[in-house]
Order: sequence, then C-alpha cells, then structure tokens
Amino acid sequence: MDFIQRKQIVTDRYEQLLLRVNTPIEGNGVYERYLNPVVTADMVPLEWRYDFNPATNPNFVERIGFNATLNAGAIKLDGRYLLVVRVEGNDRKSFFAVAESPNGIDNFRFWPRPITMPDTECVGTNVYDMRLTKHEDGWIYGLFCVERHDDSQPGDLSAATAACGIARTKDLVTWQRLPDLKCKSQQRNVVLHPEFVDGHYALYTRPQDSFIDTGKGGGIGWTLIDDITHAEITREEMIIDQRIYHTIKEVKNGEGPHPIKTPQGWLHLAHGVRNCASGLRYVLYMYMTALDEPWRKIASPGGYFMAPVGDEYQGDVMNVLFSNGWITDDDGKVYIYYASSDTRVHVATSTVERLVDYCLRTPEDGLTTARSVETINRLIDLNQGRQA
Ligand code: M1P
Repeated sequence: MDFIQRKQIVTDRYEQLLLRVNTPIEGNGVYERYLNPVVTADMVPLEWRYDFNPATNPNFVERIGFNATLNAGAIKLDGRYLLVVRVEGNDRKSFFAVAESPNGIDNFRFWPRPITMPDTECVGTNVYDMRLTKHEDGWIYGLFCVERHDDSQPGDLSAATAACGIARTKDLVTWQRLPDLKCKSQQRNVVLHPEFVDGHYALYTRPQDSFIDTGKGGGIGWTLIDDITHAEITREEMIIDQRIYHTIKEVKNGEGPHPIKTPQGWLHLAHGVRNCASGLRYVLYMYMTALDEPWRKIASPGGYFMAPVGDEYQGDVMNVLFSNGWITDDDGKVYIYYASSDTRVHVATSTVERLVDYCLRTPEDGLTTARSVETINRLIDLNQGRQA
C-alpha cells in the first residue's frame, strides 16, 4: 500500500472514530454508563503520531505511539465540555492535553497541541492526574502529581517520590506554574477546594509514607494554607475520610475531583483501594460533607458507587476505576468522567438530585457481616409492611 492510500485509510478511520455517537446504557437508576469510552489513545491527533511527508515517511507508518488516555480533569468553559486528559506515550511519560466535546458525551477532539506545562527548578520526570478547580479568586487551578526519582536511594532505580504540582490558567492554554506544595510527607491526589474557608485556600490531601504505600497515612486529609503561590502545609492535616479495615478503602483512598456544592452539602467522589489475590482493586465511592464545614462528614453511603464492569476491567493496570473530573450543568445534570484500568476515559451521567439521594439514603457500611444482614432485613421488613 502506498503513502496516499494508507494515509487515506488511517485518516478516514480516525474521523469515523471521532464522529461516533455515544448512547446511554440503562443502569441502577443512580447513573447511566455509556456504550463507548469518550477518549481513547486512538483519538490522539494524527499530527502527533505521523510524519505527513512522503519523502521521510514513504509507508505512512506511525512515528510516535501513544499507550493510553486516562485520569482526566474536567471543566465547562463557555459552553464547552473540556477534559484535561492524562495522555501517556509509549515511552511511559504522561503529559496533559485538552479534549473538547460539544455535549460532554461524544465527539471529543483534542486541541491542536498538548499543554506545555512549565517546570519548576526541580524538573519532574512525569506528571499526571490533574484536578481542575475554578476558584473564587478568579483563576483555574490545576493540581497534579509530579513524580521524580528518589535520589536518596541511588541504588534503587524504581525509588520515586510523589509531590503535588500546582499551576494556574485562565484558558487552559497558557499556564503559570507555581512552586510544588511543600509538606512533610509525599502526596498524590491533592485537590483544591473551590472556595476560601476562613479566608484561606483549602486542600484535600492524601498523605503517604512512600511513593506507593500510604503507610500511616490514614486517608483523605484536609488542611488550610495561607498562600497558594507558595503553598505549604504548616497546619495539621485532619483526616476527614478514613481508610477502614475490610471495606473498599482498606488499603488506600483519595479524593477525586473537587466536591460539588449542593443545598444539602458538598458531594464528594473518591477512589478506594483494597487488595485481593489478583492485586489492587480500585473502585469509586461517594460521601458528603457539611456546607459550612466542608471537612465534616454528613453522609457515607456504604460500599462502592462504581466498580469496573465488562471491558473496563481490562487494560494496562487491571481492575481499576479512577476519577478526577466531573462537570455539573446548570440544570443539575452531572457528567462523571472516569478512567478504566489506566487505559481509557468514560463518562457516566446522573443528576445532583440523584447523587444526593444516593448519598443520604444508601445505608452506611455496618463493618460486619451481621450488620449487613440486619440492614438487608430492615429493608425487607419495610417492604413487606408496605405490601401488607
Ligand atoms: O493505577 C491506579 C492508580 O494508581 C495511583 O493512584 P493512588 O495514588 O491512589 O494509588 C495513581 O498513579 C493513578 O494515576 C492510577 O490511576
């Protein structure tokens, strides 16, 4: 096949993929999944992958490969649904790139170039998992993980450190990089609360003893910081959502996107991790905190909100759902962007009303088998009483 023929085939296939219509799948009533993922590695622009010059690429082969598109921050700007996607090259380096859709559920198309994120003096090896927050100070902040080799262990090539990188923008094109969050522990999954709290910026944190293990880090933390341009944790990191034995968040947990403000309280989406014979299992769960005290939990529905199903189970890192982006429309519709198995991005839709109902009316985890059976029997009793 010559250059022209192959280029045509590749381009046609690419355009068909981007124009594919997505359809909802009936679910449990709390949310709807969709038939197709919304962003996959095959949707990375051809200009980033192919040399379009027949003289230097006579067979029209791919020159730069992409391994995955995952863990996307999300925001709605000027009526456009925008994802800041973690794009991972075949070289294992992640970077950020904006994908835009007119409706939030299909036709996502990457902007012409990836984000050029300025570095700090201490260059990061890898960056990923941006949480976007349109803060009441007028800036859009992106908080993300910055990974570097741990030079205190020169003999161990896999020793790494995780820190929270901070950058801000008005348009997602030009980014002002601020110093990384200073703190005693390593950090991943740090999220900026959208409002000032007692005149301070507020962070959801995830203290961890090492790059992978949270160790003594008890769960999702909360702290106030004085200056976002030199962010430093100087106060206590209060653990607001603990890891708990024999639950979906026994091994680790982490805040997802920043919480949604509702009349009943702040709606939170998070991921919980447990161990099993096939390795770590990442699921999504929800909780709510008080409107006036965003650190005080008021609802904790038991169990997971979403776990991998079907094809979602398979990918680069199996058995993983992870979310760091959601968008709320003015009419209360919520678009939950989640990645499956560190490979591709999906959407699920719900409404603020349904999510609040889910949080306030789902029984809490009783933490023992006996309590779980009691809870089920209580529902059966109520239903039988109603039927009598
Ligand atoms: O591989 C699953 C996820 O693992 C990490 O999340 P956590 O820090 O909570 O363990 C992150 O590297 C995330 O990107 C990844 O999806």
